[in-house]
Amino acid sequence: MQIDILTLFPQMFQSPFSVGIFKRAIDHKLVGVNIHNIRDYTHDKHHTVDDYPYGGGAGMVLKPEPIFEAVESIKSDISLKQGVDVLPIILLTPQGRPFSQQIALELSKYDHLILICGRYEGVDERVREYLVTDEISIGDYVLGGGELAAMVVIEAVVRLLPGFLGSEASPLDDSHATGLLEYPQYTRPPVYRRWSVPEVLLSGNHAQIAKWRRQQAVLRTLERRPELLGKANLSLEERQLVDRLKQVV
Ligand code: JD8
Repeated sequence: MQIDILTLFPQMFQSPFSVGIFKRAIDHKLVGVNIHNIRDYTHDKHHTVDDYPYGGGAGMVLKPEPIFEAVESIKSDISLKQGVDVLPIILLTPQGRPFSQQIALELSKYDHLILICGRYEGVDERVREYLVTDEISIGDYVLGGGELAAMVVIEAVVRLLPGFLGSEASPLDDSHATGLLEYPQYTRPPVYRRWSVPEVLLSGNHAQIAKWRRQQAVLRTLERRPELLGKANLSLEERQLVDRLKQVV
C-alpha cells in the first residue's frame, strides 16, 4: 500500500514512522509513505497557504490551490491503471464519519490512500466538494489539525495489511474485531505483593482458560461498554449469562 500525506507540518510524521510498527511495515515494504509539504505547492514569493475567511470571522482558512495541485501531482505520479474511484482522497476533519475498526478494514483494501491534514480553521470548502472523496473524524474532541488523526488512521490500517502481524497475533482476535473488550492479562511473577494471578491461568487446562477468558471479556464488556454487546457474536449460553447479570443489576 502507498500512503501519501499532505500536511503543513511534515516534521510531525518523522518519529512515528521511524519506530515500532510503522518502521517494521516500511522496512518490510508492506507500505510506502510519502509526506508532502503543502507549502511546496505554492507559487508566490511568500509561499502562502492560508487566507482570511470570506464573510469574516476568526482565524485563517487553507487556500484551495496548493491542495488541489499537490493531489494532482501525486495522482500523475501514480501510473493510474485503475479508475479514479479506487483512489480514496481522505480529509481528516471533525465533520467526517466517525473512524472505526470497520472503516480501517475498508481502507486496508486499497492500494493507495491520500490523506489531507488541515490546520487553522480548516480548508476551503471547494476542497471537500471537488477533490475529497471521504471525510473522517477520529472522535468527538478538538485537535489543532489533522496530523495526529492521520497517524491514528494509518496505524489502524497498516496493522491490518496482510503479512504485517507476526504469526502469533491475528487481527480477527482484536478487541474491536470480536466486538468484545479484552480479557485481563497476567505475566510473571505468579504472586506480586500478595496479589496473585487467577488460579485457572496457572492450571495448564487450555479449555478452562479459554472459557474463563471469554467469560471475562463478556463481563468486562457488559460493565464498561454494554452498547457493544448488541453487535457482539455471543453464544446462546453467553447471551443467557448477560441477560441474567443484567437482571441482577
Ligand atoms: C483537522 C483544523 C482545528 C477544526 C476549529 C481549531 C479529526 N477528531 C478530530 N478532532 N479535531 C480534528 C481536526 C481538527 C482540525 C483539523 C482535524 C484542521 N482543525 C479546527 C474546526 C474548528 N479548530 C479531528 N480528524
